[in-house]
Amino acid sequence: MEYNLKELRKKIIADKKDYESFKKTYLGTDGFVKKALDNIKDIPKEEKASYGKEINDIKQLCIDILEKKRVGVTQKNNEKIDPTAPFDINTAKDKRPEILDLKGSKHPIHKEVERFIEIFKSMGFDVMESRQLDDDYHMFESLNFPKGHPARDMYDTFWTEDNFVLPAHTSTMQNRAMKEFGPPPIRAVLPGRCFRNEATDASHEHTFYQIEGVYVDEGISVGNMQATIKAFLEAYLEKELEVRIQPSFFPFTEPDCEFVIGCPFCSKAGCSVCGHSGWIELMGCGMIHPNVLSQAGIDPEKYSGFAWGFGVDRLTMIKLGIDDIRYLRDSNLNFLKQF
Ligand code: FA5
Repeated sequence: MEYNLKELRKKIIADKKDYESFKKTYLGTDGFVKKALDNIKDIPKEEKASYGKEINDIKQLCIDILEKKRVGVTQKNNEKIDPTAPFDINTAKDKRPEILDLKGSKHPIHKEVERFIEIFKSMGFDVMESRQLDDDYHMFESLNFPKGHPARDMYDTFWTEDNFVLPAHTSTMQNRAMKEFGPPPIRAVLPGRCFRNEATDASHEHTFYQIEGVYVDEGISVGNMQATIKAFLEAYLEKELEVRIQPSFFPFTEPDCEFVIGCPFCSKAGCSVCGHSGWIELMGCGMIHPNVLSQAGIDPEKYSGFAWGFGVDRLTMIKLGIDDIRYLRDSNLNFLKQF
């Protein structure tokens, strides 16, 4: 059988068959390319080489066209193509995956941060967002962790090669807030993202949010701190709380405390959220250490104040009844759509 390869090439280029029948027609075991190759035995010796090369080129042309057919590049011009989509976006409307018709919405964490800020603003607080990359001074020195202090290890996270650190807490903003909103009276909340070098479980994430609070004025006491934090928590959770205050340790406060509430998931019987203790630790707090006030240019002889840092994710879990903190980070639409 004689083959006119020029004609074959034209035929291939003009062919509008779909992927499967195109493949069968030209590259199948009985296809044109195979037959043209079989025909090589009848080609005069001096033409064999150029004939063979032309067939190889034609075979490659078929492979290229097939690849385009596969990713839909040869589809009609008015059809939209998204090669990254795990489905055909031209699917009929009633058969489209639901994801295509979802509109974007705020993440539950974002919504709750807005609610926290609204409450604090109504209580007279200023707001300043924290940084996601900070320096040694704000992470440690300004917070009374001198070089070599063993408590630095508790907040040691991830360092960049040029000596910046991913903040482990929003306390890194205390010094800036006191300088920004001082001289006293100072009332500020400092929301931000935090990073910890630790294993995750139902109530611990490596990346989470905190809101720091800083309150400085003349004659401020632990009583003011307790009342302010409790007032905020009850405004947010809209119920009276069973609260426990227990001692803790932070180099930047004196005395140092933790605000803990009875676990609403198990009514204090013990579950995975509260680590089977019946209680959930919501925040660290305490009276701002005199050295921290001095670092911000505030006279500790004249002024005193308190600070706290609470976990936004933990409080959000309690408010929305989420029993595993990791849902808040894994972008599962079935979860997010509920809020
Ligand atoms: C601090 O981060 C201190 N900076 C808080 C503070 C501020 C104390 C001002 C005194 C004055 P702590 O490591 O305990 O403390 O974290 C505070 C809160 O952040 C915790 O109570 C918890 O609600 C939240 N938190 C801490 N680690 C995690 C984590 N891995 N995942 C989710 N939330 C966390």
